[in-house]
Amino acid sequence: MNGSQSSDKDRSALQRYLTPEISERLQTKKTCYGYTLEQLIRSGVENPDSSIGVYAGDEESYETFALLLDPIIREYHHYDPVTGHHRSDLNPAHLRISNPDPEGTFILSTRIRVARNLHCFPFGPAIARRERLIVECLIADTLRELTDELAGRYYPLSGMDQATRQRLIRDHFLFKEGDRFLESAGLNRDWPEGRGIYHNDDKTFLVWVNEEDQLRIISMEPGGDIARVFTRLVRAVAELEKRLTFAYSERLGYLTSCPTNLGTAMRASVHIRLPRLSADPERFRRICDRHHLQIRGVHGEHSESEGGIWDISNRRRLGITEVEAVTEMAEGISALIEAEKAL
Ligand code: ADP
Ligand code: CIR
Repeated sequence: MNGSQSSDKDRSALQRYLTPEISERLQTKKTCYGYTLEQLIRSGVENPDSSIGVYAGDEESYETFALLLDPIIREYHHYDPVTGHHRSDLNPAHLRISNPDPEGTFILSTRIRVARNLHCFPFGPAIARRERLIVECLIADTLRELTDELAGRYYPLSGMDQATRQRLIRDHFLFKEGDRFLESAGLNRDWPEGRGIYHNDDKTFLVWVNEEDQLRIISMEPGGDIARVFTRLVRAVAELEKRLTFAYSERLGYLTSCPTNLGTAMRASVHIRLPRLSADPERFRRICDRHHLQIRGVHGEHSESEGGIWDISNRRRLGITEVEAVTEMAEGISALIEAEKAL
């Protein structure tokens, strides 16, 4: 792999940053849970079309393999992981946004999720079968204590019938078995054992257990009331944080399997209908880039659009606060709606 071609944006971050020198220096390193360079880069090696190509196996991976991970983090988040201090702001009172689509013409639904992993356990790529079951049990027991709007039930995937599972996936509530990128990272091992979903009756608050991260805490609802979705999420996170200790560092914020999720670990998205604007992909992308927005298909990462409907979310997560990430997304969505209206 040749770091000198780092301007070549078609190559994965792994291909661009894993120089022979760095490879040599990291070759013999291991984290306290035994995670190696070979495991860290397996997904990118087996999938050369990766955009990033690395997965952390535990908290310590971010220190042990910093020589490789820091440049990747710096590039993706536009944040200096060596000198930076990540700040969190989960106070909904600091949010100064309004619904970008009060008439409900463009936005179908809003979803905000944060990823979390438990301090003192390896992350999904490195976790052993027995540890995964313990993590599931700890999280499910904690979720059972939630009350009011957050009260719900935990449904393990193992016992779930096929039709229910398919319906939940189709309706955007449940995750599917990991794609080839996650497969190579070891995140599908023992599937579906130890995985599950918690949700309230209205399915406005959900928690995915042991998917790419140990927890994906999700607030979602139809329409574009982003502030309400954020407020519900924040309440849930605060309740869970009283009972569980999450992997966190001052330098990198909440620690996640994929370095793109570090920091706030937050993805705030809308499903939005933009048939005219998206017919001009270059212009669509330009506006999204200007507002640091990421475009995904309607069934999540690596999926396609259907009927001009897109999943648009904040791209940056580290070095900005949760309030800033949500604000950035809301402002970008307003700009996209203006552009669509003008066509
Ligand atoms: P994540 O956001 O957790 O990284 P994905 O991109 O795989 O994961 O999306 C997970 C699921 O959430 C997919 O089914 C996707 O369609 C759904 N989803 C994402 N954003 C929204 C939204 N704003 N409204 C409804 N469903 C959404
Ligand atoms: C990749 O490297 O392409 C996959 N492992 C997914 C990376 C995270 N997703 C993203 O930046 N959109």
